[in-house]
Amino acid sequence: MELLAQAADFGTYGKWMPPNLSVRGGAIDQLIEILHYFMAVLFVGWGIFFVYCLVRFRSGKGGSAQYHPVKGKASKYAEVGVAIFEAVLLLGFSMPVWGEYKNDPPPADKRVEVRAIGEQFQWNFHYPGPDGKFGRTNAKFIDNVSNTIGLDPDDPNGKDDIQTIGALHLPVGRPIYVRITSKDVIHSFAIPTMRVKQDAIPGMEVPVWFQIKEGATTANLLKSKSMNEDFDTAKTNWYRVRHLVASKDYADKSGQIILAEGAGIGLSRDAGEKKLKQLREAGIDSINMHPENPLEVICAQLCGNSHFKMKAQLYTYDDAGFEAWKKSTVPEVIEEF
Ligand SMILES: [Cu+2]
Repeated sequence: MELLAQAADFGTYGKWMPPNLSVRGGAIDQLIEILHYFMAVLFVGWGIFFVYCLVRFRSGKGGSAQYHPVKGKASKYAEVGVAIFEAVLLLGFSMPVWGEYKNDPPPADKRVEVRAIGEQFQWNFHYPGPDGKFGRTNAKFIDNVSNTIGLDPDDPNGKDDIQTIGALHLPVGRPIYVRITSKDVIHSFAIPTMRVKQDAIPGMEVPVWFQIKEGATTANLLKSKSMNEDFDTAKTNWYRVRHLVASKDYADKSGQIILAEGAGIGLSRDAGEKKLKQLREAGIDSINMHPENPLEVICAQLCGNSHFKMKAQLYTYDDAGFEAWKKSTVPEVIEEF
């Protein structure tokens, strides 16, 4: 039963749901869709009943209030019916999907493992180096510039480890295993396009695992046509396009570029509206734009006054690209004599 058209694959960004780029995300989408249909039925059903009661029992001559609770088979059936309905939702739909997500973690030798450490207000990531072993961490080594995760400088396993802030790099087509924790308050590690969400709890490490669909590399996504959207310059305002960048150069008749490929429309409303006006005046009636990077890791738990900016970019690579990224990032191991 594939209710959700997989049109959501790469396209229709943000129309209904963000694109699903995770191998198992379809099950979550299906569940969300089924729940919405069920709730729509309930909403309409109760709405009709409510209006019926308003009309049927309106005040009028000869009417008198009854103070006894309703006794009768109909209400009992309705209550039993609702209980069965909810049991079906829980046992028949939600628990199997949850089980699929939470059972059978990928084996340690097959997975790409990374630690995600939340803090107010950034995501820190910790990768083992080529040795595949995570170095020890301890709060006493934390330094907010070069060692945000508190890696122990004396642990040989940690010498080649990689730390990043605000950037998660992952390969496609391989099981990903993220160990999630927090340095301060409760955060929530969420990647909407991967249909992954897990609370980050200080003092605990909770894993999640998922797999990115083959082909969903960041480079491919940015090239993919369906990630791009056309905007009518006459009808568009700054709010609608402020988070997007142009997918090609736009120039006026003299050839002077007004909006360059990869550039945004402007950080302030004034600048953005001015740019749109400029485009219209140059006779450009449509601009094609896309998100600068379509993939984000966000915090899904209101964790403080700057919660909104607790975002990280997710970069996805094919195997060769991922290995190349790791090589370019590994700290040089300095031999000590
Ligand atoms: Cu947070």
